[in-house]
Amino acid sequence: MTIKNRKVYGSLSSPASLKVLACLFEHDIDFEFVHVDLESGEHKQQPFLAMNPFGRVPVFDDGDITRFESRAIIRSVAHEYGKKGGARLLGRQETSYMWWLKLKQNWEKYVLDVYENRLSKFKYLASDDYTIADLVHLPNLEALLGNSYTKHHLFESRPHLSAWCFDILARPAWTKVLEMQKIAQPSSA
Ligand SMILES: N[C@@H](CCC(=O)N[C@@H](CS)C(=O)NCC(=O)O)C(=O)O
Repeated sequence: MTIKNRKVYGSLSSPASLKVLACLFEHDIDFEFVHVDLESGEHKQQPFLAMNPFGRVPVFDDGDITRFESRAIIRSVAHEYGKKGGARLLGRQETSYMWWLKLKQNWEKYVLDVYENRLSKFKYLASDDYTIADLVHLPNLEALLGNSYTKHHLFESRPHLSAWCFDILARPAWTKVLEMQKIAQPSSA
């Protein structure tokens, strides 16, 4: 049996990197995290540019193939590893979750009302199962709920949205990501 040497090249301050880490933890995939120093511009130099010519984190080296773009990584991991008995984070409603993946980039109030309405009918965004459509929201939600103004004004008046946030932010995979951040920056914990 070949043991793959998987690596995530990223930064623990990068939301895109955090999503990929959450996805790997959801699928119980072993990997090594390689910190890329964005402040010094490590991502704009070789050898990083050989992995992602656009000079952005994260990059996922799956042992035999290197991928960049967090959503592409997350989809491919869910496709490949979800079938092997791990978490099935793709769900069956692929067209639906793609839409939610796009929408999550816009947090205007009317969008939150769309979420509230959706989550009053389904437990999660794409269906009644947790999928990558939910997972990609984690870093943004963590930041928004860490801010008392947005927490109060955007979330508390929307009970289904709040319950969904509480649920997905409590997932063990996300807790592992937050633990990685705490270990890297113990003073901010
Ligand atoms: N669409 C890309 C965005 C990646 C991205 O913007 N990464 C940021 C960190 S979250 C980055 O590398 N910023 C450094 C830069 O652009 O110089 C993805 O989702 O992977």
